[in-house]
Amino acid sequence: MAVKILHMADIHLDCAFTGSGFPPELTRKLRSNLKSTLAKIFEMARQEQVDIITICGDLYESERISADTFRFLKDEFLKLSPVKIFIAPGNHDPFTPSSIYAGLEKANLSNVHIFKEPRFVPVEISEGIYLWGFAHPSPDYRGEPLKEFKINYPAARLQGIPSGKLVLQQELPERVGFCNSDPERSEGEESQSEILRDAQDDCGVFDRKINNEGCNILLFHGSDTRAVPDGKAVHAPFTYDEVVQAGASIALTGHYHKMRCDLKNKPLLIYPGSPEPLGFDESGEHFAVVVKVEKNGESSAAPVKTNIINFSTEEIDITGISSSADGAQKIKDAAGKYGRTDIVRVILKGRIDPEISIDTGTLSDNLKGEILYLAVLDKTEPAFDYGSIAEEINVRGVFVKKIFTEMESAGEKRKEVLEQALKLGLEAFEKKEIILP
Ligand SMILES: [Mn+2]
Repeated sequence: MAVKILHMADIHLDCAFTGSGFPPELTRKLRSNLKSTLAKIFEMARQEQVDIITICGDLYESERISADTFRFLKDEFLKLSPVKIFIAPGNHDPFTPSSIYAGLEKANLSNVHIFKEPRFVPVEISEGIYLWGFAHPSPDYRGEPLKEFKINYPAARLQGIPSGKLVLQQELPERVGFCNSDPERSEGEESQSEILRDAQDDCGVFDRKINNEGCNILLFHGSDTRAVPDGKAVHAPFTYDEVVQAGASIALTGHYHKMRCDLKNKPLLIYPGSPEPLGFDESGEHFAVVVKVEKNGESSAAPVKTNIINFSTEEIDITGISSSADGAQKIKDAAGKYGRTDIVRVILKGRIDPEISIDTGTLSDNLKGEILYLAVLDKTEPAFDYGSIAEEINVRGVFVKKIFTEMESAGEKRKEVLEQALKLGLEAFEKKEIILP
């Protein structure tokens, strides 16, 4: 019997959007939007009639999460019942005794399973289909989750169960049994004891049931070392070879915020990405992924779009603008194709008259109601009239004349340096902040 999973990660509830430069009312709106998106994903899961939801880390930001968000999560999880939720904590939401996750454990929600340990622990989600979850124990966990890991239970010493030892009840994988269970039968305890009975009858049962020939799904937050995105901190690094070596049928991961779902390579390795973009470096559409896995390990996946907000960047060259109003109109035109769910960043380039300065604050106000937010990044350079400056009888004039004389005899490379010196020197005379290239 196949299991249908909705896989998501990295929603970062209560994200601070630090360093974005956004006003507080916008970051508040974005935070509330993250909650709406999570609720929307859960609604989608119900409509798609998935059997389980997997959340692969960074569900929230532990240093900021509020009591209100805790209650929100609890309510949303409860509403999902009988759909089960499996959570593998990541670097922003590690499992610690004081974490929100520990609080959720205490709340004893029957349809929520949180992996708590920094090692792969299996749960049987349907007959013969096992989900192996891993938890980050701290924000700065630096281990390698898949190093020397092999799916071979209970023989694998890495599972903490010495080979040949009779499996104790607490060490048994939990049989969640919602896909194939009789609705009359109470879940949990009874099925646990059923497994234990099996185990006592035949203590080799797990060698037979959980090995790399069955269907084994890995669920963990980490960095695929093949392609670490620019500027992304490496947490829990692993290689694709390790996924293969482990004997996994499929790896459901989290951490990278851009969706990656390469359907050509088996086993599948899926990063759903952040369901909502968290900044200008996360432009484009964002997703959760619906995954189907068969008992024989066969799997397929299809992304579903989740984002409400879009982040976009427009670069415009405003060389030759005649006035600040002229520049403002060009910015307005560039932002004009966007709508009310767009956060647009316009990067200004080119050389403009040093006298012209564009009032971006007023511009943002004018665009209110048309787009969600406008950010303007001014990377223009002042256009100086070198000829007339060289005629000036002052230090500035002498500076320009000297550089011009040097340029006459300079080679190609030297000329480039002198051009830079000329530009930066004149900006210094304007008392502008000098940023050396
Ligand atoms: Mn993340």
